[in-house]
Amino acid sequence: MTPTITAFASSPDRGQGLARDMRVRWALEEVGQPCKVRLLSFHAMKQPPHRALQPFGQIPTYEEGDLTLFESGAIVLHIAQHHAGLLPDDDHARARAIMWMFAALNTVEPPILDLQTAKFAESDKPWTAERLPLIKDRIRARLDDLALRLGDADWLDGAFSAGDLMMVQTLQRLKPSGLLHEYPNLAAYVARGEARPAFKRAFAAQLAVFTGSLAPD
Ligand code: GTB
Repeated sequence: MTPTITAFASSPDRGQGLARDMRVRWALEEVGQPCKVRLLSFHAMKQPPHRALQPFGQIPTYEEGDLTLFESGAIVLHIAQHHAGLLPDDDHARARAIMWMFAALNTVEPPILDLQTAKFAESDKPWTAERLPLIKDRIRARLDDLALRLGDADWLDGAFSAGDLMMVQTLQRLKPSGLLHEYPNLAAYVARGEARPAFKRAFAAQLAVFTGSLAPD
């Protein structure tokens, strides 16, 4: 059954792949699963029909038969568990790949989101100028450790996995800040992710929403 995902009809990043439907699209491309995409305006995202699928009025969602999921991490995990290609067969390696997904979402992403909130939602607040260096240092503390662990390996734990997909997507959000490029091995890691054919197809599909003529629901 072809799943349906939701995405912004008009993404604030103008198709730069920063919205969270991108990680779901990428996971689906990695496993060779086509999907339908329902585009939503900001207004539609906050209305009861969408909130019945996503209680917080956000994208992405994932519908497949009578299963509805929200939370991009849960969606990518579901895809990875039901198709070959994103999780290793070995039980322990599989658990570690899932661990890296959680590390991306729970340990690395929070200070990166703080930076985005400070820059875009709180830039007019008097405390922001003082707060920004503190947030950047918290991000650097995570990147120091991640860079050390990755070393000169291609991926975090053997072959590319859903853990790498989630970590690459998380680190991509740092690009505009310049912080990623303080860590050449992490910048190269992100570039390796972006060079994957599945990533390129997913990126092109979400960019087409911005440049194309698809209408919102
Ligand atoms: N934890 C949830 C998940 O992982 O699925 C978070 C979902 C989420 O934050 N969705 C955002 C959303 O719907 C879109 S991706 N926001 C609308 C709202 O909350 O009202 C976050 C995002 C949005 C825009 C950019 N951008 O333009 O650069 C980047 C990331």
